[in-house]
This record gives sequence, C-alpha cells and structure tokens, in this order.
Amino acid sequence: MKTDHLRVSAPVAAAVAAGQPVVALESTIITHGMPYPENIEMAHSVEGIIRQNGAVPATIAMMDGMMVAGVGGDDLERLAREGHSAAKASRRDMAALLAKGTMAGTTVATTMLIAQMAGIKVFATGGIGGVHRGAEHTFDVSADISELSQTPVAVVCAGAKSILDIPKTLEMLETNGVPVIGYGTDAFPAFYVRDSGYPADHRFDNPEDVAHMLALHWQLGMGGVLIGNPIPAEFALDAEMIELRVKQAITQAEEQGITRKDITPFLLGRMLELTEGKSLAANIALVKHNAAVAAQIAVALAKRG
Ligand code: PSU
Ligand code: MN
Repeated sequence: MKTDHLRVSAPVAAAVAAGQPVVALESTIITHGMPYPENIEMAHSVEGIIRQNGAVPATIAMMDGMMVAGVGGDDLERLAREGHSAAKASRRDMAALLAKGTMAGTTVATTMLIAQMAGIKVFATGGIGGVHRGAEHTFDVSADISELSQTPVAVVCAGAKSILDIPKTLEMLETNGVPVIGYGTDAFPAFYVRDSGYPADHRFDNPEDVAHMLALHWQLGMGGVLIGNPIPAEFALDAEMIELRVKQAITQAEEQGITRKDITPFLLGRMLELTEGKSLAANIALVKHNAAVAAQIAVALAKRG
C-alpha cells in the first residue's frame, strides 16, 4: 500500500518497527458516539489503560487531509470538540475527505483499514456496526462487516448493540467468513448486556490462546476477527429496559426519516437521552474493559514474534 497521506505518530511508528504491541482505537465513538467532554475523558483514559497493560495506543482519525495513526494532544482535543460537525468516515468516504481536508472520525471499517496500513493488528472499540432491524426493507448493513471479511485486524468489542438485528448480524458475519470469538464466554455479547441470547462461534479464555488463533488465521491468509468481550457485570444494564428504549429510538428515527450514515449516530444519541445517561456510563466502562483485553492480546501476539 503506497500513500503519502498516512501519518503515523513517532511512538506508534517506533513500536510497530520494533514489533512491540500496539492497539488501534477508532474515533467515530469520539465524534459521533459520545458528547463532549465525556468523549475526550474516555479517549484519554482508554489510552492510559492500554499503556498500563503494556501496549502503545494509536487513536486513528482523519485530520487536515491525512489519515493519522496516533492522534494525540491538541489534535485529539480538536476532534473531540468538533463532535457531530466532524465527518463520519466510512471506507468509501476516505478519498473524498482526504481531497477536501475534512476532519473525520473513522468508523470501525475505516479504522481497520488505516490500522492495517500502519502495521497494527489489534483494535479496541465499543460496538461494531452490523445489520439494522428492518434491513429486509432498507438493506442497511454496515460496511464494518465487509471490512471484517477482508482486512486482517482483530477487533475487540462488547458485541453489537440491540439497535441492530443481532441474529442477522451474526448470519452476515458467518457469510463473510468472520470468526466470532467469545472472550471468556460462550455467548455473543450484546453491548449493554452480557449475553445476546445467541452463541459465539468459538470461546477462548486468555490472551495467549486468542493470539495463537489469530496467528493461525492470518497464516491462512484470512481477514478480520471479531472478539466479543462482555461488559463487566457491575455495569451491565437491564435487557428489557434497553429493548424498550431501542424500540422508542427506532420509532423516532422512522418518524424523522433518518437514513444511511445518520441512522447509527442518531440511535446512539437517542439511547443516551432515553436512558438518562445510564447508557453512557455503561459505554465508557465497556470500552475501558475492551482496551485492557485488546492490550493483553497485543502483548501476547507480540511475544509470538
Ligand atoms: N456501534 C456502537 N457505537 C459506535 C458505533 C457503532 O455501539 O460508536 C460507530 C462505530 O464507529 C461503527 C459505526 O463503526 O458506528 C457504524 O456505523 P454504520 O452503522 O453507519 O456503518
Ligand atoms: Mn448503515
């Protein structure tokens, strides 16, 4: 991959060159997933957790006409303050945003792609995009799924939110050849809830075993891997309350005619308001947990050489 539009920060470049563990972080969660200042506080504390667990954090975004791996300092603050005024960069937006120099949060799909360009194998986030409820009418399936099918990066998440159709999301992951790992669980987690009611494909219980599986997956020339790490029990929310709020949020989205790239940020924002901030606390807790597990997996992968 040849591009003069990729900027890798000095600490991230040094760690990648030395084969040291690095964990990528997405930025749509900063621009479109959480309000300011919780978003910048979350971004800083997640980076701290990755360092405490022995890896180098690399927050990824599009800034000033560049793809950046290792956004920090004033740039991170600028991105967090920009919020919804920044663009949301999915794979197909990248060249247009680079051409215009637009600041953008990168989705899971785009973060995976830039991580791969920068030589980063492990990525931590909150939840992935997937198949939306009603997709049989709207055809709304996140580009995160096709990216997972082709880009060799491991994505540690807390599963998929129930704003999505979880069984259809699992079917699409299967169709696209994406292994769904339950980390310390047999179940596929559902973001605010530890168990979606649907099983993961394979269970692994420690970072070394996950790293072994990843090494083999990539030896076979395959793409992304989804690692579902359930929200810590003390932060999990009530499944019935969440279902009620999701239905309300989806009804409001339909009434307001929200579609395409706006639907996920709209639903995330509504969930936040409808749960009176409970979902924000849960979201922050699960991202921190995912960052710790991702760092441990990156460390185990680096040890394999
Ligand atoms: N799901 C969440 N939180 C998020 C997102 C999804 O629970 O912040 C963000 C991620 O950046 C993800 C993107 O990649 O939304 C998916 O958007 P879409 O559904 O438009 O593909
Ligand atoms: Mn979509």
